[in-house]
Amino acid sequence: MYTKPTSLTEFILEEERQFTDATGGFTLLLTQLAYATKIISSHISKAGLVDILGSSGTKNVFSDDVQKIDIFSNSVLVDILSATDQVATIASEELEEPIQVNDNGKYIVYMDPLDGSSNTAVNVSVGTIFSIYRAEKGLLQKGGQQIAAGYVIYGSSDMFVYTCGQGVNGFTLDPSIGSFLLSHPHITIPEAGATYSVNEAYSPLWDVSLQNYIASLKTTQNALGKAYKARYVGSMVSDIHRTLLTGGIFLYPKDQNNIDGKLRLLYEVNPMSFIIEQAGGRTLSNGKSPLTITPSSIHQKVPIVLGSPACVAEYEEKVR
Ligand code: P6P
Repeated sequence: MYTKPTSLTEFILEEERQFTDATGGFTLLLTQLAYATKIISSHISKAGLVDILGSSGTKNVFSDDVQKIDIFSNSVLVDILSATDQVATIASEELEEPIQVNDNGKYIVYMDPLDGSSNTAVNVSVGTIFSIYRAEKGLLQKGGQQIAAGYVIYGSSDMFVYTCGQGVNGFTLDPSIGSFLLSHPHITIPEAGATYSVNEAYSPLWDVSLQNYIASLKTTQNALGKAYKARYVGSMVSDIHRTLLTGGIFLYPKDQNNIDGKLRLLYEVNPMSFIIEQAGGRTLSNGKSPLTITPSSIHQKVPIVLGSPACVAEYEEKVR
């Protein structure tokens, strides 16, 4: 007996029906965003064969070397999202200033078009991150004001994972029909996990209490009596997707040279934190949820710790 899978579009339509004032515009926005990520996916999957690898020869606002695939991904998303007529403003890691798209647009979209893009050249999974706000409240809203957030991970399979504040659901791309199909309904992060994820190369620059906390994970067991393992892909979407599904803790902390850390509040930390908190996990940035921070600028950086409740609680006890 064939059981018809639920497509992302069907799922979004069903969610939107719960909002009496819904006009279908939000469904159009999300489904077109998913369409843009399919185009990005199709190019990543043959990156070695098309001219989208390597440096573009330009630098972004952080003086990071911009990859050709960053520019491609940003352009695809800007073009397709603009054409929906639903978006007032687009702010992107790849754009120094936000783009004013449509004066009548209802939504603001923050995005990291291809987070971890340099990993594409060595076949390591990367991702697109998005965060959506209502336009009438302006650009610098707290993360708690997000109406939706999510990511697409381009990995061994491509998955679209998102929340509208009613839990987290995951959809796997079926390349044979070109649709994202519901594969991970009601994702809930494990209460405890046995994986810690941080770039330990920077440990000499950390506060001593953080050094001692990470060192302790190598000699103690987690709340379930399991020894910890270290996993660090160096691609935020990959490291957080693994943490979401299997539990554990992810950290990009501040250090002596980067007192705000590296990850950007509005298009990396807030959307991923919304996902983690909606899945029952915890998030901390300087001792509180990043979703409570009033942003000061669109490219603002913040330190972040997130993951399973038991793991984040242990971090809170040991790191001051
Ligand atoms: P580091 C990728 O460049 C990125 O923005 C995130 O995806 C990732 O978590 C982080 O930077 C890795 O940074 O300093 O560990 O190489």
